Amino acid sequence: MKRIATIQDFSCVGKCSLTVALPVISAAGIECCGIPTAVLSNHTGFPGFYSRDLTEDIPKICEQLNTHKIAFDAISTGYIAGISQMSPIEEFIRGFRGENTLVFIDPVMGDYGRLYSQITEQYAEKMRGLCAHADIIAPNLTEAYMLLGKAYRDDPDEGELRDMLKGLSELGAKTVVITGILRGREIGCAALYDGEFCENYAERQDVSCSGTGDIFASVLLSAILREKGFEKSLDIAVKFIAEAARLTAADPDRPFYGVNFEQAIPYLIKLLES
Ligand code: PXL
Repeated sequence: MKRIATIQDFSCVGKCSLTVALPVISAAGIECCGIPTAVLSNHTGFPGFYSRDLTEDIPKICEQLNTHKIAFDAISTGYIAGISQMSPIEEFIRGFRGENTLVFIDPVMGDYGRLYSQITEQYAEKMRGLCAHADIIAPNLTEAYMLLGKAYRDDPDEGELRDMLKGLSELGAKTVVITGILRGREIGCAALYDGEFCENYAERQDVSCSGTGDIFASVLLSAILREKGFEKSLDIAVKFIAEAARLTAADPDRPFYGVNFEQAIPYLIKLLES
């Protein structure tokens, strides 16, 4: 069985980071080792939150896992609770990266043109440095503009997307995916893979929740590790998010803080078998 180490916070409530990575990656038939960077009562999109920073624990977890000679097929990162966590995370990647380990970085910093609380230009600069270690990066449109140091726009045309993908690949990753691109009634992503430009869109729903990007990243990485090929993996991730969003929009009792991805898990398993 393949094994992923995913380095993200554990938000007890909020359907994001580790609480979505664990079920999604497990449902994909891949062992998921969650490396928590912080424990939060709930994600930062609530009016308040409690957070315990685990920066000092990351090197200790790393050291202990090293003594057990654990190897990973992929290492992924998501929301990082502060600048001080960047170097222990880089050390983790350096320490566990084998010849065939895929490093996937989701540079979580914001959404819909707004940055999450506590994200600054200094943070973005550190994130650019972290992206240099990646094989694949998957920023959303907001994060893509932030990484490029450009002002946010919600309607880049194909020419601009191609330029952005090329600019982002210069940070170091060979494969770049920009998510959350709107095209009329559709939403999807554009990517640069093997030097080729590709896009994938699906019907958009009138729901916007934290965690969607985290789910997308886990599905995309899982499908790649399941050897579906890049373009098919992108298709699986876009289709899964579209279905989770459809189920969320159809649920009048849905919480405000996350999508109903749980109800779409059987569909994920079907997509991965197709
Ligand atoms: O989904 C991104 C995310 C992850 N983790 C925490 C967050 C957010 C977005 O708000 O607050 C703690």
